[in-house]
Amino acid sequence: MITVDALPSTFSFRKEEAALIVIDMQRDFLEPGGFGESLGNDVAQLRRTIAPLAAFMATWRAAGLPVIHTREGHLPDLSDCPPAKLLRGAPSMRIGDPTRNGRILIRGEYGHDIIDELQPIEGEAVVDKPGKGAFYATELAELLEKDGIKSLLVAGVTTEVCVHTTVREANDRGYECLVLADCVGSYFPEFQRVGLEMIAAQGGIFGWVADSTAISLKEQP
Ligand code: C5J
Repeated sequence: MITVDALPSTFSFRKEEAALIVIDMQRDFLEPGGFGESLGNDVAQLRRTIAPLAAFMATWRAAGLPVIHTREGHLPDLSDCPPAKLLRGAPSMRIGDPTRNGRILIRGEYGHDIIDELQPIEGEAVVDKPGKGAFYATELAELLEKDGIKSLLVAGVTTEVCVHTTVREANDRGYECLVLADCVGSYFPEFQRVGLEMIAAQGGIFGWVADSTAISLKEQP
């Protein structure tokens, strides 16, 4: 059993029942000149997660533990993108529009893929999702069931959108989630702070929170 000093209380998991899930670390969200920046966001707020996540992922992989990556995006004909999502707001660019990184959030385009620093390695699952949550309209539930996963360590972007939605979905399905505070990011510092507080509030209403550096993968008696 591994135990982690977390908020609001100790988080415990069995290595053979745990997976690291990395949410949407895609060029469209994190690269300077990409979609996220074009919306007026400061991508540095997300990019600060790359180094701690790369370090933690290396330790996790070295222990032989599974990593699952997700990517938010849509089919080229946008048939899996609800009009409400496509038309919402008044952005200068919309999903499917062309950029120098390819069409925004379209599967197969350069910008849709995971950043170079965190590319999946052979054998790791990549779950393509049309929504904010990683369970909606994906194979994630079957994948976790097949591997007997009960605990999820959660990293990625953005904290208050796709990380939150996925953790809430996972919580409702009976998974225990530890959100890695230094490995999740929001474009908005206030949302980052409050987003993490919301997870651990009320006795851990839908999860636990700790920095990745609080985790030692050495077995404790
Ligand atoms: C957003 C995400 N923020 N991955 N996507 O639209 O959080």
